[in-house]
Amino acid sequence: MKPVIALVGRPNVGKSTLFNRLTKSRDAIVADFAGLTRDRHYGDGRLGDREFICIDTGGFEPDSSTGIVKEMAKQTKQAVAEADAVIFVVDIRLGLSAHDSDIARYLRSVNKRVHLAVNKAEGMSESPLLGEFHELGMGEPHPISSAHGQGIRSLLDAVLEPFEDATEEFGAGPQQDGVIRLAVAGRPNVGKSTLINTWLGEERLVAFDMPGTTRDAISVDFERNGQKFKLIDTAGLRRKGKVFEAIEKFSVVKTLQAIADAHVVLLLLDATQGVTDQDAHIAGYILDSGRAVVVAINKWDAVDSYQRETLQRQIEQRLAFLKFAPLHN
Ligand SMILES: Nc1nc2c(ncn2[C@@H]2O[C@H](COP(=O)(O)OP(=O)(O)OP(=O)(O)O)[C@@H](O)[C@H]2O)c(=O)[nH]1
Ligand SMILES: [Mg+2]
Repeated sequence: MKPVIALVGRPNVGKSTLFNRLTKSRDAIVADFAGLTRDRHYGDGRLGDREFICIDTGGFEPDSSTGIVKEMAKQTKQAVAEADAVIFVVDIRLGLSAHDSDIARYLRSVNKRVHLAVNKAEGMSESPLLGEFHELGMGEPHPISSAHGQGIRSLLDAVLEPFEDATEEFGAGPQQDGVIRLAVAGRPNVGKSTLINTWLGEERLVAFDMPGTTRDAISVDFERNGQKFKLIDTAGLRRKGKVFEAIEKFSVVKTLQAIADAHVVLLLLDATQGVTDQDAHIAGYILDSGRAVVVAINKWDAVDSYQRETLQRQIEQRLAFLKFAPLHN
């Protein structure tokens, strides 16, 4: 599975600029005033043939107790919880602040691998100003310039080093062994588990394997007409006795990892909810990943003909970039 890296730091230090460089996207909002990135942004990163998932977060104030800042802190903590490693970004031009020390204290408490990136250090890789960041107790500071692309490779080498073996096996896309890997993606409650249970009830279940930790994807092997399939759990599914049930929390990371490991992704929509922003995001991501995609609309029986027409139009508009994909209802 691809390692997941969260970018954390106080406002305006250049997290989004670093995210854009790592993912080579224009996705994250970059601006010159603090507090602009409010949600978590996810993207695919690659260094040589090593792939990873990167999460950009908003400016982090771990101790904040009110308003939007508190919400951003919550988002950041979730990103850290989902991550295998954290890049803690600080700003060499502003120097070390009490705020950085608060973040360092928080990061030490969560027991993740943390790498300290000292940003905006273009042409300053030998600067004595780097010295003060040792105080954070986060190991050797890596001078980088996100804007100019300096020091990024050596930072990533350090971050990805512990995952070397894992990415060799999983980073290269789905395995090519004749088994068709299928992922079912969709928001919680669209009916993923019901669909899968119905499906597997009819087919021969060959094996079931559930790795130790909850963050690992689970998979189910089955056969149909002599073709072997492997169903990859995205998010929001877990096994309870003989059936699958949906878990409350939607895990973007699991969805992204499942898509990366799949040949075909079934995107399940909910007819009663229409096409939501999150549906559109997942669809865009599947498309970017170059996987085959099938869009399915569940709960078709629960809507009347007027709603069906509205939905059809919504799909044409909001998922216009998927026009080539087959639509089943
Ligand atoms: N000189 C210099 N400026 C940079 C560098 N990286 C980012 N910046 C600038 O710093 C400002 C803030 O960058 P962002 O990437 O938006 O910072 P952020 O940490 O994502 O900010 P929030 O999301 O608001 O917390 C922008 O004006 C960037 O152009 C760098 O390596 N060198
Ligand atoms: Mg940002």
